[in-house]
Amino acid sequence: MSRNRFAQRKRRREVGAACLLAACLTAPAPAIVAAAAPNATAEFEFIDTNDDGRVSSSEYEVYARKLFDEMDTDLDDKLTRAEIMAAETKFNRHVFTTGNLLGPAELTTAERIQQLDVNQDGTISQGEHANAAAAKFRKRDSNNNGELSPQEFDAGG
Ligand SMILES: [Ca+2]
Ligand SMILES: [Ca+2]
Ligand SMILES: [Ca+2]
Repeated sequence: MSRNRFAQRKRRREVGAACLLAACLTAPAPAIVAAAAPNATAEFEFIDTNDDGRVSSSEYEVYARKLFDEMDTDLDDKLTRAEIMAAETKFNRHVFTTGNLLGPAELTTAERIQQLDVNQDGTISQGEHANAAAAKFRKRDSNNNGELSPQEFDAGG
């Protein structure tokens, strides 16, 4: 990788980090990826912490934990339905897996949450969230090599 290309990646990573912190409200899309899903690319690079162009299961796990903490606004280590609803898009994209026990029927977010609430206490614990995110990772990893390419990441799973 040339020095220039490296600097470019660095800049895009910074945009990705800023994007997460500011919930993508103000971060401008980098011109270089503006044509195709700029937010997905910034997000991928944010999750790919070792910059190897792949998201490993451990990188995904770390990201899932960050996402949990971001959603857990009252810091009680549990996600209520309201906390999840406030970050519904990210939750559906990175944690909830479609094609579930109930079949292809479109579930409401409340029903999705209920499905992940294994101990049925009405909230999603860190463990319940981590298990769901791990299942999502496996679903996205369509060639089962234990890491996500940008294409697998974009496809969503
Ligand atoms: Ca990586
Ligand atoms: Ca909470
Ligand atoms: Ca629970």
